Amino acid sequence: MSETKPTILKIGGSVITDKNGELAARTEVINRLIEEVAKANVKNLIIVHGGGSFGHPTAQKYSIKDGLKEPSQKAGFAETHHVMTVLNGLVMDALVWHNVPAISVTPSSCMITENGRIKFFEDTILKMMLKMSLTPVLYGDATLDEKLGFTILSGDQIVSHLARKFNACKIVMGVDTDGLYDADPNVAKNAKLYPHLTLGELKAIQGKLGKSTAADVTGGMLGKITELIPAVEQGIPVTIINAAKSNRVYKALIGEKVEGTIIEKD
Ligand code: IP8
Repeated sequence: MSETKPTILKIGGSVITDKNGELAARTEVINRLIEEVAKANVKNLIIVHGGGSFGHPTAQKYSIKDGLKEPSQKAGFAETHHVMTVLNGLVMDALVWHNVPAISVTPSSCMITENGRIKFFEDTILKMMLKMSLTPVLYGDATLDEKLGFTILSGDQIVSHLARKFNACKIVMGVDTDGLYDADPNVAKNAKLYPHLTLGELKAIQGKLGKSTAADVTGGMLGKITELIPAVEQGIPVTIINAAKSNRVYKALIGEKVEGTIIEKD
């Protein structure tokens, strides 16, 4: 692998799609974000994006996460994977037209889970891409599962797995809030943003995050944090920023000071 440790950027599905719609892509946001990625020109970058209103409603409709229970779900599994490739195509379009050497890597073709956790990952091709300073682009996907038949593999789990496997220098999580708060900012007017948290501090507020954030955001944020903790434990810093706001992804990628929450081991 090239000596430069990779940077991993997660682009949240709630940023690039309208989660209240179905198959509702925010193409202008995708373009603006990819412009920022292109401008930052990070040497070894891996991008992972979420499912938003593409993957989630379809996965829910056919109960894909719980696994294969009846044959009629197979078409739903195929459809869930397919709509993710459609969203991925939009992200890829923007990347390629902005001259980013980005290559789509389909998680369901190189990863198998066991009870929802990544068990097998054929990484030969991804390693070679990194060696050549190409930018692999992955996404949350409907994947085969050794115990369940199939399931949903979140982009967050992929981020954490890749970060640990390739010893990333940092993870940038682009979400639709400004970072982690001590209370739900949609409810508590004086909610305070944590600019910096150590792993110990994060673990101490973990329960609080779940209780106090809005239902929608909560699951997402709590799930994210739970996935990311093993990467932070390995010494990989995580920056959570609002990707819906201009220039935050750019600043986080180039290491400039930016509003958000930085989580570090100590
Ligand atoms: O949005 C889930 O990925 P996430 C992808 O990163 C699907 O949790 C297919 C629902």
